Amino acid sequence: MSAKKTPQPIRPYGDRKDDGRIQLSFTLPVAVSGRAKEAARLFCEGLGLKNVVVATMESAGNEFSFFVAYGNADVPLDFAQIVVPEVELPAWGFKEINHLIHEKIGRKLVVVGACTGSDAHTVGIDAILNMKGYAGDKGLEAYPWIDAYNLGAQVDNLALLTRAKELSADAILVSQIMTQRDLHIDNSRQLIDLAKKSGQRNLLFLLGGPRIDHKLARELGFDAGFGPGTKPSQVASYILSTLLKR
Ligand code: B12
Repeated sequence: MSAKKTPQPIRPYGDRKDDGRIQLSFTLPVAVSGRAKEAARLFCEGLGLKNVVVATMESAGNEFSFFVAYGNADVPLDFAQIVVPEVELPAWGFKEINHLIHEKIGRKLVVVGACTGSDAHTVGIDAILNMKGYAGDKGLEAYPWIDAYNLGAQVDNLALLTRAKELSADAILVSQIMTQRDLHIDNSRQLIDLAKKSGQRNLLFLLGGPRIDHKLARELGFDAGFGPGTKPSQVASYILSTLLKR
């Protein structure tokens, strides 16, 4: 039986600790006016906020107004009860990773990455794969014991799986930056469905991007998810440690 956790109640911090005061911003499809401001206030009250102050109202193009408002939210949270899956990975560096692949696996690891679907934002996947890397952390192309293939932008899911098969890849790295109309969700799910059909779901599937976290990636059928600030060595550590556990 798991031990009962000591409750840790928290509330938003505005002016004073636990005052529950929050700030929010939004746009309404009406021109700036006294009525628009009142609409914004009523909207916040409708959300359950008390003591609402609409601090900013600015024109955001024809017939649109942008608002910043403050209010008190009476939503208690017990932080002790919040459980979120997080990627488990060792804090290995470049040298250690290469050494371990050499010693324990005895061949180069093969990873194939792409920015998939209609998404053309390649900077994230480049940061992980390209020689230069990210934030002073070398990219996977720089690892002598990793063969990294960067397929670039707008890669079709089927083309990615086909290339991974040709290269006998250990891991597939997918970058999804665009989230409009949940594009990233549909596209990522489709990749996993296709991988199941083509018998490739035994490969490691990693999903990354600014709106991706481990929980979402797991829900979409991936092995792990990586968000903003991810460093290439973390990705290499995850891939290697997971393969070693298998
Ligand atoms: C640069 C940029 C562009 C460039 C892209 C150039 C290129 N070659 O990549 C250009 C000008 C082409 C562009 C176009 C568009 N863009 Co743009 N773009 C951006 C911008 C300014 C920066 C993105 C970026 O490079 N971030 C830096 C990288 C390093 O960060 P990252 O991607 O988060 O990557 C890190 C992690 O997430 C993680 N990671 C990422 N991928 C992966 C994958 C794996 C496997 C792993 C492990 C980790 C990982 O590791 C990385 C390093 O830590 C953002 C706004 C912003 N400030 O974020 C908008 C933004 C992403 N773009 C946006 C939009 C709307 C568009 C366009 C639709 C605009 C238009 N109307 O044409 C088009 C769409 C083009 C398309 N088909 O995809 C929106 C997206 C909104 C949304 N909710 O989807 C943003 C957020 C701007 C905004 N606020 O509206 N864009």
